[in-house]
Amino acid sequence: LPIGPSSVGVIAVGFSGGQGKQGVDMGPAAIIGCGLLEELNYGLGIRLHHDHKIHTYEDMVPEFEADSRNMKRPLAVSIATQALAHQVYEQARKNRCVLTLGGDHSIAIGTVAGVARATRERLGKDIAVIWVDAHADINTPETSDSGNIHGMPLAMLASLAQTAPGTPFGWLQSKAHGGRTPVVDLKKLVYIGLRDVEEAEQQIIEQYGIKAYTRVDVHKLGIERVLKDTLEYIGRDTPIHLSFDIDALDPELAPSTGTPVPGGLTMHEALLIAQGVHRTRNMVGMDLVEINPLEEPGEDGLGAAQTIACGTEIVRHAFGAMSLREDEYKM
Ligand code: B3U
Ligand code: MN
Ligand code: MN
Repeated sequence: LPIGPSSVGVIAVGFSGGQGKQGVDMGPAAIIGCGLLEELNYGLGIRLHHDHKIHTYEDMVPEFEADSRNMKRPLAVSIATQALAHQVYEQARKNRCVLTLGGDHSIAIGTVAGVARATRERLGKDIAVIWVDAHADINTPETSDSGNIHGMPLAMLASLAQTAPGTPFGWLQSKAHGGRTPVVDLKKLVYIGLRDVEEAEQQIIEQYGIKAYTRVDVHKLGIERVLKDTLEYIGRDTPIHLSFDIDALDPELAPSTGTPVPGGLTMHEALLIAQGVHRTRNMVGMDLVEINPLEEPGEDGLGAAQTIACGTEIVRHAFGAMSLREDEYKM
């Protein structure tokens, strides 16, 4: 029986305001509809705390909003992520690992902020973040070409972007949210799977010496080595937040996502990452984001079904499922 977190908070976030495509807000309903929570509950024996809602924050955010400071919908994303940070914090402070199902990756501004605050209060420790993604998501509003905030969450969390009180994302610094900035220490961030990084993002990665394993690094070093080095770099007894963007996977496996990039991770690699993080017993939070059931290359539903199946397997393994034998897992 897996020992892992026996008590897990689940938050379903149907939010798509961090990017322009419809459908990513349908991700959580799709993956829950396909039985993810039953897999965790009945399959793995995990006690789930769940309000059975899909949170859209529709009643809180403006329906229309002009671009501002080169960001699209900054108020909507700021309001939604602030509310989400509070929900995540309320779960995490009760000693639960918090699983958030997105939604686009901008929601990580809320999940990471909530988990980081609760973990600091509860254990007196800063979290490490493992960001599994084809993209670096560390554009500042100034460096972003698209203005989409799902390409900026790490810049917000690491205070690379200006987030003055009273402006969007100013809440990240407010006393009510623990008031410790930056929320994420870039020395405690590790990327795995990068393959579509903008020049300005690459400069940030180099300037701050961020640990980054690209798709090519995974190919050259092997996933076991990448994982071992990642966990060693993070250090023992360090609480870990795993933020998993489904577009880290190869689009042949997981085509239903807004910005697929060829040459992604295999399922074996993704499951080893998930299982490896689980085995640390230090996972305090996990996001699964960017599943968009409407992005269907075949238009027959098969691509979406396959993408959801991949996402489900990754979450199962992060919460203790072990499809890999001990001897297949040489660490
Ligand atoms: N780096 C680009 C593209 C992108 C980031 N995240 C996703 N796509 N999913 C940007 O818009 O910042
Ligand atoms: Mn992402
Ligand atoms: Mn991505």
